[in-house]
Amino acid sequence: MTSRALVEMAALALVVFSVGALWVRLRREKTIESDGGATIQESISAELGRFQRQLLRILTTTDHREIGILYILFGTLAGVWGGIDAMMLRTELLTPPADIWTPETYNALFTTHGLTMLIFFVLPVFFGIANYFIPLLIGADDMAFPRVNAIGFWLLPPALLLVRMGLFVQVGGQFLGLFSPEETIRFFLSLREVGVGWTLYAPLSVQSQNPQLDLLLLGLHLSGISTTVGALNFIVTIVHERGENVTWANLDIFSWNILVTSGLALFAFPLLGSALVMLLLDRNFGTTFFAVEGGGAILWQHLFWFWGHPEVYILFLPATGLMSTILPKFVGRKLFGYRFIVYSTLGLGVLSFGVWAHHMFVTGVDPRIKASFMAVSIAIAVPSAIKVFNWLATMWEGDIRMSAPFMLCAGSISTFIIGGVTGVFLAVIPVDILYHGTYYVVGHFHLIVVGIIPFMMVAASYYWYPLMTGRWYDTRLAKFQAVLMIVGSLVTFMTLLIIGGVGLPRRQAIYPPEYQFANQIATVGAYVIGLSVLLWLYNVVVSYWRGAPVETTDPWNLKATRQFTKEWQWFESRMVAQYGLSPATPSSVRRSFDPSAEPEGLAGGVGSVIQDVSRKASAAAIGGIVGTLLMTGGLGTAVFIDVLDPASFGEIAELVGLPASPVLGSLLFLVGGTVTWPLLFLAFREFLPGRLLFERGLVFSTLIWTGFVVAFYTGQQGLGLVGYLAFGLVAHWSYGLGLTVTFQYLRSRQRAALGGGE
Ligand code: HEM
Ligand SMILES: [Cu+2]
Repeated sequence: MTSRALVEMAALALVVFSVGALWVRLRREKTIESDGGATIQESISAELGRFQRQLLRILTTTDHREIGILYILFGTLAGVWGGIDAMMLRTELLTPPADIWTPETYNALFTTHGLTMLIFFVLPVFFGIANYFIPLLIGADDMAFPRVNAIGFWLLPPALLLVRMGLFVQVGGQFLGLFSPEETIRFFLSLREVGVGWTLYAPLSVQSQNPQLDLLLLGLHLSGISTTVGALNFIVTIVHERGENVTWANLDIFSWNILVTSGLALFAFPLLGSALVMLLLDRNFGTTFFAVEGGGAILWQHLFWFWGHPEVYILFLPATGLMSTILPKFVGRKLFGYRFIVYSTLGLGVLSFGVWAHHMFVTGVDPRIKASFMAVSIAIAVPSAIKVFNWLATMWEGDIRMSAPFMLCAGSISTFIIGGVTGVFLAVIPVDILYHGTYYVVGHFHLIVVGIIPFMMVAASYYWYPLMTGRWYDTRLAKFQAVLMIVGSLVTFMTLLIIGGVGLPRRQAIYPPEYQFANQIATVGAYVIGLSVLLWLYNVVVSYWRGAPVETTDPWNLKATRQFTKEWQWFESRMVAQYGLSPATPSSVRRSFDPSAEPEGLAGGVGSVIQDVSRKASAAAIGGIVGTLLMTGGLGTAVFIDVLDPASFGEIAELVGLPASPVLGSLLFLVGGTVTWPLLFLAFREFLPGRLLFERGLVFSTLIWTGFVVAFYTGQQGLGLVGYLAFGLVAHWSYGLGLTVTFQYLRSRQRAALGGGE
């Protein structure tokens, strides 16, 4: 059996060392050669002196941007560490038996993976981004309490060290074991990483003999203090340090999200702290908070999840804030329904405290209480859905710029939809009872925690890279990286959804052999994610030294769509002052994307979409009728010559819950043909291949045809099958042509009415 501690230390050291070595090499290349006037000794001591000054500066800085960067570096390191855990977990699952690590090691791995990711990766990175940008976004000089800010950060490294000390001690022990007899180094052999699960459920966590668990509790407590302090600082900063013209009504959406997140943290983390202290007391001083005769194991679960569920939203809200900030910049449109995004954020904040017991559906809680928790848990889907619809509406008819940040935004929205919908099912008690112990849950929450949190972090790193470094990252590598990350996540976690759906239990190193193939797919997907993370690291490190310098004050051409937000204005003034650049002037301001030209408020926003939809719908209806008439001819012939079974139309009716009558089915089919498909065509025509409208019509109808032949196939063979395929295709092609000819005609008439020019 391989030593897990050694492997993990080596992997972590390798990543850290490679990044460090790359950094030093690139820096060396950049520094100017000495003119030979100084001796080697002098230059070494000058170098050392510089290093000391820099170190002192890093250790004592209270500048919000520098602290922000420290947070981001720390969080990234923790993320890599937790990611190595994840890779090791997935590696074990390549084969059914526990032949790479022992089951005990596997338990330790998923415990430390969960804790490191949730506590030391996500919030530190978001707090870092917020530290850097919130003062810029709200026009403040710095955070409200700069020194508290520094303290908040510096509590984190010791906290992480305490939580994961077992690894170092174990490796140290193995090393010392080479020289010393076992009795003298007992301490080093007694600590090992904790394996009771990241939820630290009592009674296991009370009874576990591993002294590392006590250090872990202390470390978590420390990190909780750090979070609380940081949250307070954000709240005071956003409430009191806003610039004169920043009101609640025009506060940017990222600051809103950090404000709500901080509010949640302020309520949740002190509670976690108390629960941790109770657990420590139970373990070491014989109190009975969680003993059977005391509060019992269920008390721990209540306390834990009353922190734990809001924590999920604490992790996820900043990511949605980044989405609402970044997405509009790459589709050239104002964020749709700003006000409702704010309300939904506040709503999620409040509701997230009211659903903790859905994590406890399988315990003996009173069924009536469970039912109310189920209701609230389903209701929480509403504010989340509002966000998704607002993002989609923002993209609607946008001028999409296919850059890496946009690709990550689009990828996030899709993983979020899948993750969110599978979560709604879990909120239903009977489903949860079936699935909560399976990989279905793992798939569900990873689609969210991976699909939106790191995606948006990476998107933000690209979006603000020019602002933070004055250089461009490698955009081609970034696009490649984004694709890898999205595809890897979908492959991995959709596979987990499926193998969970067919019943594979989670948290087990050993599994039945029939799941091997699916598990291997998931593992390969995970390696792809890992690779994409390494590529991202490489890109941001190398571009810092080698990237093309930014030569304009508006690198994303945001002025053209009037989205030159406050942080970029700050950047512009700095570039002008430091490098003598002149402020960028947009080549043209697009009327159609001018936010001030859009009607005010949500009603206005909905109004413009409704107008657009109704304009399209009337065109679609006419096109749809023409196309459907043509198609009916083709399909009618197919029925007549007996290659298409009309009974199969009954299945459509059944699908939507009507009796299986072919007549009803055909009616539905016609409604689809006249309404839904033409609208779909109009919505997606930009993305369909082909230049002319006709060609797109053919592509589109061929796509529908493939769906059709699959749906209506009733076992025809030989010539019947050929006829079925051919007539289906001809019918759909005539549909597509009818549709597009009508559109073409309506468009030319419209153009004539407007007097030329679209
Ligand atoms: C490369 C991406 C990732 C992969 C491949 C991955 C993989 C895994 C695996 C295999 C498990 C164990 C499942 C089980 O046996 O029940 C797991 C558990 C978990 N992961 Fe991840 N993970 C990734 C990223 C993340 C991130 C970013 C977070 C949080 C922000 C996260 C949070 C968790 C949590 C909370 C658990 C549950 C631990 C437990 O069951 O006690 N993971 N992950
Ligand atoms: Cu929950």
